[in-house]
Amino acid sequence: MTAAMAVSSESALFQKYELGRLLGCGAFAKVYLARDVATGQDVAIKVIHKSRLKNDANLIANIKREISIMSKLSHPHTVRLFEVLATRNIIYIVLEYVRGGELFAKVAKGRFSEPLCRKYFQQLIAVVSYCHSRGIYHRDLKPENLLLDEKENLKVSDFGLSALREQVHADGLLHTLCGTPAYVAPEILAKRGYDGAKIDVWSCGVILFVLAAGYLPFNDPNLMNMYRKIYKGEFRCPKWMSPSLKRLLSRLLDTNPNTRITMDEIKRDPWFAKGYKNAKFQEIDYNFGFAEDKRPVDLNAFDIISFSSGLDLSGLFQEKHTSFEDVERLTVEEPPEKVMEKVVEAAKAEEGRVNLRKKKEWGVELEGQNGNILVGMEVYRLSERFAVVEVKTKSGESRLWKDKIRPLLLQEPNVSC
Ligand code: ISQ
Repeated sequence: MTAAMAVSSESALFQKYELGRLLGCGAFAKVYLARDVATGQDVAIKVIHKSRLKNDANLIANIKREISIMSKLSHPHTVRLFEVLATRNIIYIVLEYVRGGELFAKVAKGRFSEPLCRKYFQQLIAVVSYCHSRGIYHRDLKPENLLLDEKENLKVSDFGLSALREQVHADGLLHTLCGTPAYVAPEILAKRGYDGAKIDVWSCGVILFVLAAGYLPFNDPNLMNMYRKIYKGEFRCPKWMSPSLKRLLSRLLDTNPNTRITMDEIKRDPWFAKGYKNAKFQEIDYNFGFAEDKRPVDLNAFDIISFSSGLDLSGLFQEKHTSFEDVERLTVEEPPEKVMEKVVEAAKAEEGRVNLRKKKEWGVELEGQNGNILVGMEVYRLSERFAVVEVKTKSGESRLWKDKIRPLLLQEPNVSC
């Protein structure tokens, strides 16, 4: 990032990241370059506006689950996920910044030599098979999702975020808004049930073809003709390709998912196997700031964030009360019993100026002297150690909450947004 792009840390996102230029744009998200104010490290931040998700509970649940999956992926060829932040309306996914640009931009300048194709294809298969072995399928592999780092090694972005894409498919938007179906497997076009692993193998085949030929295997200005070619598996390898590469491509681009080559077979293929080292790498333990003894027993940081104020992902938090104007949700590392003790403590400290009225098992209302309700609170148990506190205040009446109760709840380490 240049100095001209930098902004002061007060205006930085969560006082943590200075937002820079736009790196990319999709149907649901925009990706910005940003800088971590504390460390100076560049990151990429994916910004998702909740309103774009149209309150679709399935989609939101999938995103939450997949962010959690993504946080567990640790491979030299996946883009690392650092953290997820949220406000009431926006989700920010903080990712590793990969500075070499898209593989697509490089191949657009001209096809690659076979050794270079092999290097990228081996890296692609290594990461795809690592994800498959964990039950994670990309389902939208294409050169635009393949980035290059400063050492010209491959990094796959968005592994685990396929919920965002699936919705695109369901809306029919992938084809109209998000560009080419050129990488889509025939069984998806035929709307048959499909196997995520086979879909990724097909897309890897299309990618290998593009790297080696410099153009798409299935292409036509007329979309219907393109579909027909994909469906029939109609492609021709250019004459400069080696016979062993042509053989591998014919196995990858087999329209029948049952006979299509598998990941294990790819690894034994003679063209692929040349010089392949199934790189041993050290899995990084992403514990996102939880010290060993503070790590939640049954939730990871992403689960917790997704329950907290911004994401509203759980379906637990439908707005019921209309008499309050502000709603805030806070995730605290305290069981509900302890949260309630602290609320009682705060009410007592007001020395008679505040009455506490119990509502349901884990709900309270705090009334002022004239009987007006200042704060409404409900506490939900997330796990043995974590609770979500939902707080409703009327505008102009939030002092008790903000100045007195909130600081008490935030005394312990927590992961609120
Ligand atoms: C990381 N670095 C550069 C660009 C990116 C685009 C999408 C996701 C992650 C990225």
